[in-house]
Amino acid sequence: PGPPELLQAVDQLKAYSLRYEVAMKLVLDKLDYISREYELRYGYALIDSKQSRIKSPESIVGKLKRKHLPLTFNAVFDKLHDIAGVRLIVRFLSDVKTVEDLLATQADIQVLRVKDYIHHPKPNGYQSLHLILGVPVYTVDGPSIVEVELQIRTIAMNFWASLEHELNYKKNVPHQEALRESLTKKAQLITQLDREMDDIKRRMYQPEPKQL
Ligand code: 0O2
Repeated sequence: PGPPELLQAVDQLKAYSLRYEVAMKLVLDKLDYISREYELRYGYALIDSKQSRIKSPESIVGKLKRKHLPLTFNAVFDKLHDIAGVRLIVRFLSDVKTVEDLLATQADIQVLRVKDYIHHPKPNGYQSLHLILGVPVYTVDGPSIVEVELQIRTIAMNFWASLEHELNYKKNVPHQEALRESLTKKAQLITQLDREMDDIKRRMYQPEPKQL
């Protein structure tokens, strides 16, 4: 046992983690349903893979410091929107919009914020669609809206982003700055590839759902 304020803070942290976990599961379940129903109706795999995580305490502290925010609970819950994060990988560019539209029809989930780094890539070339979702969690005190960040991107965008992430975190990489510049240039190839693959997809699949 420690000082009462510390114990209260630990309990508060556990309660909040639980809410994020439940909200993230709800989003994952919805995506699973969307993916399976889509495949049944269209004979087409909309989702290639998904990953999810609750941000680690180290990563939360790192982000607060990076953003020059105070190391307080309020800063975490009010200013960080990706404590619970889901990353959804699709095969084709147009599938990103399809998932976004299907999610928008889910009455119990709100799209609180959209950051479209596909139509507006970051200067380093990063592309992805980020949605901050508001998910209802029914706590003992009543309903609470919990934020979950959903990143939707193609396999090609994910390939680029994972390498760029590794490059930034890896220490002692020779010519790191030159490699960064080279990756920024390669982002244009990703855009080109995604467009051309989408064109092939359009010719291969007729978007007529099966009547069930
Ligand atoms: P990690 O380790 O992936 O968790 P804001 O909400 O606008 O105040 P935030 O949350 O920084 O600020 O917004 P943004 O731009 O939506 O970024 C959130 C996450 O997107 C990042 O989380 C990364 O996962 C991913 N991301 C954003 N920009 C890049 C980029 O340039 N390259 C790569 N590879 N990923 C990026 P974290 O917490 O930074 O990191």
